[in-house]
Amino acid sequence: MVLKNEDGYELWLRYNLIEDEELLASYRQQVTHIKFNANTPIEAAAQAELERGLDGLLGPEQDWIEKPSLNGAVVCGTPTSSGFIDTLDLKELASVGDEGYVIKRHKMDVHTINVIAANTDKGLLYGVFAFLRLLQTHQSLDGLHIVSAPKVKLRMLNHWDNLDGTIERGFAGHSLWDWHKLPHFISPRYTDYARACASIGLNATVLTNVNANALILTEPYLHKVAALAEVFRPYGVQVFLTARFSAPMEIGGLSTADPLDADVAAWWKDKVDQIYNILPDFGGFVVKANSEGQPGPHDYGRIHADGANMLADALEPHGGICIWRAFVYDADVKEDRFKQANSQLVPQDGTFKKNALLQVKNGPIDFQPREPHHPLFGAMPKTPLMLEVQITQEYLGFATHLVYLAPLFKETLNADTYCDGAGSIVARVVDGSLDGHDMSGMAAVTNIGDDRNWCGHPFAAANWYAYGRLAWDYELSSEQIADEWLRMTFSNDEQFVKTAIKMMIDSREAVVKYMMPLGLHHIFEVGHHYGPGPWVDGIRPDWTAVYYHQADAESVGFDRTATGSDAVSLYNPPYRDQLANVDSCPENMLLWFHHVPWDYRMKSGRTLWDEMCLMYQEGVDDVRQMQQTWQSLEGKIDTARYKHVSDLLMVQEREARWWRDACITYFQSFHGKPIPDGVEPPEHDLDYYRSIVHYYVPGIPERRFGKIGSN
Ligand code: BDP
Repeated sequence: MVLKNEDGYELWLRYNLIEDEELLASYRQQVTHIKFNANTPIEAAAQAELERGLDGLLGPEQDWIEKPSLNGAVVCGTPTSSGFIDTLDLKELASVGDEGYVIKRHKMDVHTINVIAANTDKGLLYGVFAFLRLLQTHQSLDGLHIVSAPKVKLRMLNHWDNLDGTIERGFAGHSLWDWHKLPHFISPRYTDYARACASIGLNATVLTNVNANALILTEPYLHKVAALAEVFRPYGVQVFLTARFSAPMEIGGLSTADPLDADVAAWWKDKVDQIYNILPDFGGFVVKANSEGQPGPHDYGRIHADGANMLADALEPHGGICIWRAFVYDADVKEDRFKQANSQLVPQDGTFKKNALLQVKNGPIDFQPREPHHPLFGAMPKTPLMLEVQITQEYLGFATHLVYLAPLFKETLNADTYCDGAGSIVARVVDGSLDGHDMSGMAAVTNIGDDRNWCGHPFAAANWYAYGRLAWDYELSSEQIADEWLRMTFSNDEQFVKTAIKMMIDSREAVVKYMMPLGLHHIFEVGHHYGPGPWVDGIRPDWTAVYYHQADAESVGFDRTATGSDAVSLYNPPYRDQLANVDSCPENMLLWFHHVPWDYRMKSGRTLWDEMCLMYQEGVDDVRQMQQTWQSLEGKIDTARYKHVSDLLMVQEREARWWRDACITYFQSFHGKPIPDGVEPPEHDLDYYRSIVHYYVPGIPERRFGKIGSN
C-alpha cells in the first residue's frame, strides 16, 4: 500500500482513521457519542478537539451527538459544569488539583461510559487530549482508570524570537509571530500552535527573545501581544514577555534604570498596570540581566535581587510573576564561568520576593550535549528554582541532526543534588517538593519556526513533545514518550515503532561521541556554533574553546578540582568527592573536571588519547547505524517524510565525520601521537578544517555580531 505523503504540519495531532479494522470496530463500540455541555471557552475548545479527534480516528460518518442510551458515551465535565459528573462523586478528583484529570471506564447498570472529568475546564482540556492520545496510540480502553496531575505548575516555552522575525538559535525558519500584521491578521497557525501546546500540557509561553527589545512593551505591540493571547486563552496557554532592563530609558525617557530609583520603580509599575489593562491575564516577565552584554542592576551597583524584586513588586498586585534568569556570567570576572552564577546568586537566597523565581539552565555552562547538573540546584533552598532546557539544537547539530533529547532532559531531572541526603534529585528541587515551594516551573527554549513542519527536522518535534510530557510528569520514561510520539506522528506499526524508538534513544549518546566525548565541552565554532571549533581563541576567554579544553602537549581537560578552579566544591558530597577524584569521576565527564595526561589509562585499559579517537569513530559509526536502521523502515511511513529524514541523516553522517576529523587532527597537533587502529584516517589536514567558513548560518541574527560580539 502506498501511503499518502505528509508534510508534518499536523505534528502528533494527526487523528487519521484507525486502520486496524478489528480495533476500529471495538473502539466504535466503546466510544459512541459525546456528552459534553461546554460552558467556557476552554471547554468549547476541548469539545471541538474531541469531536475533531473522534471524527478523524473513528470516522466522520459517526455522529457524536448525544444519544438517549448512555452506553459508550464520552461524558466530559467538571462537578460544577456537569450535574452528571457531579452525581458520579469521583473521589479521585480530590487529588488532581486544578489542572489534572480523571479518565475512566465507568459501569452504570448495563451501560459502560467513558468519563473524562476534572475540577476545572483546563483539566478537562488536558483530559480530552489524553483520551485522544489513548486512541491514537491504540491503547485498550478496557478497565481504563487514569488519574493524572502535572508535577510542576508553570510548563513554559521560551521563544527567542526577535521583533524583526528572526529567531536567535532558531533553525526552522522565521518567527511564527507575524508582528507586522498583528493584531489584525490572525494566522490559523496560532491556534494550531496552542492546540499542540495544550495537547502536551504546556500552559505558558514567552513570546520574545531573552535578549530583549523594549519595543515589545510599547502600546502598539502590547495590542499585538493581546491578540495572540486571545487565541491561546481557550487552550490554557498564558502569555509572558521578556523585559529589557533598560526599558525605562529606551522607551520611558528616564535617565536611569536603577532598580532602587523611585522614578524607575514607578515607571515599571505604570507599565505593568498598562499591560494588565490591555491583557488582564498576562503572566509576567522573564528577564536576562547582566549577562552577555544585557543591561541589568549591576550597571548601577545593585544586585540581581534588587532588579527582580522591583519588577516582582510591580507585578504582584495583578498576580504576575517575575522570572529572573540565572544564566549570569561576566567576562571581566576572572572566576571559572562554571562558578559565577553560584557566586552571584547563592548569597541572595531568601531575599527574592514571593512572586519571583530563578530560571536555571540544566548545566553550568550552556546547553552542551552533556553537562553535569547546574550546582545552583540544591544550593538555594529558599528560592523557587525553575529548570531551563533547550529544545532548539544550538549545540546539537541544529535542525539537521536527529537527536532525541528526552534522555538529556531526564539526566538532569534525575541528577542527585544530595542537598538533603540521597534522592534529592533536581526534579524534586524543581517541583518545589524538596523545599516546600508552592511555585514551580520548567521552561524550554523552543525549536519552533514557520517551517511547514514547525521544527525543521521531522524528528525535532519529538523534542517539543518530550519536553511537554516531562514537564507534566518527569517520571515518564524516554522510551514511553518516544513510543507515543512515533505512533501519533508516523505509524502504529509495531516493527516501525520498536525499531525507531531504539534509534531515537541511542541518538543522544551518538552526538556526544562525535562532538565532544569524555567531557570535552564548548569546542564549537564561534558565534553560530555550527560545527567544530576546538581552536577558537583570541576573543573574550570564556567564549573560546581553548578556555574549556586547556589542551597542551602533555594533557587535556579543565581542572575543576581543588588544584584548579575548585568548582567541584559547589556540589554536595558524596557527588563532590566522586567528581573530585579522577578515578571515580564518571568517564563521560572526565574532562569537565580534570586535566589529565594524554596517556592516562582509562577503565578500558586504553590511553585517553586512543579512547578519545575511538569515541569519535564510534559516534560516526552510530550515525551510520541510524542510517541503516532508517533504511530498514522504508515503506513503513510515507515517502516524503521518509526521504526527508534519510537526506538529513546523510548530512548528519557527513558532519559527524567533520567533527571527528577536525577534532582529532586538532588535538593530535599538540602531541603527534598516532591515531589508533579502528579509526578512519582524517580526510584532510588541520589547516583545511580550520579554514572552513560558513556564511549566513541560521539562528544568529547579524546584528549580534555588530553590537555585542558573539559567543
Ligand atoms: C546561549 C546562546 C545565546 C543566548 C544565551 C542565553 O548562545 O544566543 O542568548 O544562551 O541563554 O546559549 O541567554
